[in-house]
Amino acid sequence: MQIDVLTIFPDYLAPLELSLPGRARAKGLLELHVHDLRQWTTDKHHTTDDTPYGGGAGMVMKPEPWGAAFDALDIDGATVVFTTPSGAPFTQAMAAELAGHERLVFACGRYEGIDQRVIDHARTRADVREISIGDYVLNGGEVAALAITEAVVRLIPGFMGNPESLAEESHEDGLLEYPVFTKPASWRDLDVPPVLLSGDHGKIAAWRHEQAVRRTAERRPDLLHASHRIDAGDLADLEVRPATRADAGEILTLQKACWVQEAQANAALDIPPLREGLDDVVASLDRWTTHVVRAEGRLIASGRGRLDGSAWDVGRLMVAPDLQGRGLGRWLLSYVEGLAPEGATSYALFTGAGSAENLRMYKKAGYRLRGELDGHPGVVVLTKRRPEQVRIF
Ligand code: 6GU
Repeated sequence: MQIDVLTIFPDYLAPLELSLPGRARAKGLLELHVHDLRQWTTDKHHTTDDTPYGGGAGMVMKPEPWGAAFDALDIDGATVVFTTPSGAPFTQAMAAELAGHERLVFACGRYEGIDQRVIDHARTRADVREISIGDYVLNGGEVAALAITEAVVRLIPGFMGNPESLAEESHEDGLLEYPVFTKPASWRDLDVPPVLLSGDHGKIAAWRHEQAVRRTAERRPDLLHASHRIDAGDLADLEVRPATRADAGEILTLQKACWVQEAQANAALDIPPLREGLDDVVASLDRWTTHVVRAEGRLIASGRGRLDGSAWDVGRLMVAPDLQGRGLGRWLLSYVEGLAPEGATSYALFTGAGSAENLRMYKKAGYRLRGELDGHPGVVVLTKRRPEQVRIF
């Protein structure tokens, strides 16, 4: 990659000679030149700015030096990046895209901006980007050119020693980075979370993902789908309503996702919720009272009930795997219990004998284990008496 930087403060870009770009240059992956825009002025004061047409405060960068610089640098076919607070916000995705370009030319604006014709002219010769590095104002685009260069150069293929660390880090997967620790395991009475010392890579990955989601929800909720921001504490934002055939596809998807966990917990893959297809889900809607829960449009949970004698059978309680552990399942259970008609005197449900999480939650909700479901080894039934209806009138 070749990078040229055009600026009236070339000394500002000295750090580019160091650090990452310095390493990339040493490896021969990057050729970098910083140019003083003033060398393309023609007056003895090397003037690069003038007062704005139409009046107003501040100065505007004159077009002529820019035009002469573009000619001298032969920008035709290059990607020209104008750094400006009114540009599009710079992102990691943009950095990755720019890393694939052969030639970048940074045009660092100062003062109140550059005469618009400079940008319009550049567009006739090059691929032009106007980029900002955030919602604040700097005196000029030099720091932005530095930041963008550093973010781009480290993504040039062959630059990083360990491409895996690129993929794992902050923003590449849309989440902030999880907290990291190194030796010693205990420092000033602060211990490294034990899971990281466990050697259980599955558990470690799950813990890190959960931490990343939690951090992102706290600090950058805008990066998450709105459904990640909910928990049982703010159920008011949830839309709960009877399921229709239009929901069947999403119910099926959620069901498959949820019962893979069950299959693993019970070492049994041949279970109905995994075997069923769309037709089965559609048909079930006529036989069960099924409700779905949506957060910001996304179907995140579902459950159903039906009367069997005097027992209200509760079934297919499911919460999207990425939203479990927030009390939604517990809340959903009491919601489905609440759908029971007057004649119901008890609740009944079943689950896999190995589904420890489910069993814990059901027991906490007042269910008692009644033994195996007839003809279904490994499946256990739980029941609970329906509390006396409190009549107010
Ligand atoms: Cl690219 N330039 C200036 N002057 N200020 C900024 C910026 C750029 N990005 C954020 N603030």
